[in-house]
Amino acid sequence: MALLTPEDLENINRQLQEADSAVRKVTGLDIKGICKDFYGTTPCCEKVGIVPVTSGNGIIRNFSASLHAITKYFGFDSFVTDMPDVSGYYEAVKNGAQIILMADDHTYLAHNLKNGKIANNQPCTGIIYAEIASRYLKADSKDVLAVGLGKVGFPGVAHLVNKGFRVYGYDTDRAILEKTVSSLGIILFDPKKPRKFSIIFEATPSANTIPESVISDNCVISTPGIPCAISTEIQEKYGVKLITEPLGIGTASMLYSVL
Ligand code: NAI
Ligand code: 0TF
Repeated sequence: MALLTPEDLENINRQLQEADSAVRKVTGLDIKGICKDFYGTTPCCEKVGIVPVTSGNGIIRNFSASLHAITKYFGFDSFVTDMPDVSGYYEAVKNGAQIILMADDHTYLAHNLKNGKIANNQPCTGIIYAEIASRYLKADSKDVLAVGLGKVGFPGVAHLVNKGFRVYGYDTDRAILEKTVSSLGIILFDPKKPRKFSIIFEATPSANTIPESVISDNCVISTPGIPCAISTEIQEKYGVKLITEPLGIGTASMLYSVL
């Protein structure tokens, strides 16, 4: 898994506000509104315990503090435990946490201890970015270009297919691409035969993954991928409506999914 850096998480509140404003312009709803509508849940009084985890590459500076800020932003009562790992988990439960948020280098989970529901960040992120893209109010068709079909991209594409979108998929890994084409019945996108899209969903750990030839004016690019799929220059040139943010949108999706 590509790991976040402390720099990715700088000014998380500002990043969330900007993302929220972009989501509102594209869909007419804010992130909370999309999550509420999509999952059919609303937070009431759930307390969230955030447990730092030291295993593998260890604590990422700003990670727990960002989760604290994100949970507050979405209206949850939350706290970060003083202790990490198993001791932190114990501390969280003892202090009344109903939902646990914790991540090692492979899995970032939300676990609701009251109803038993558990969520994994990768599918929750893919699905919510795909859902946002699917709600683009000015889309010119139900055609979507999806770039990156891994642990985040695949569930997002599956969601779009289930919603009746015609998905053109691309991944530099030929085996992943062919497996996704056959299992989800999507169309294999050939970069040598470009065409324009008004909805693009991207989930790769690479930069500059969206060629100019597929970008239509005022298209939406909904991308959890870090670093960003397009440059600021390309974004401005085509008036791209960019939905991107490093942690908060996916975390909101996880939390609403376990309520
Ligand atoms: P993954 O490794 O499972 O999948 C990435 C896929 O992208 C792979 O199949 C790879 O072959 C493909 N790929 C790489 N470069 C490509 C290119 N130039 N063109 C087309 N395909 C390309 O990774 P995962 O877990 O799906 O994560 C994807 C990205 O999303 C990462 O950058 C990760 O950090 C980010 N992420 C962001 C979150 C957020 O909240 N913003 C949450 C979770 C992940
Ligand atoms: O960096 C990641 C994921 C996060 C997905 C959301 N963008 N790409 N995972 C590693 C998190 C490790 C956290 C660390 N153990 C801590 O500080 O607790």
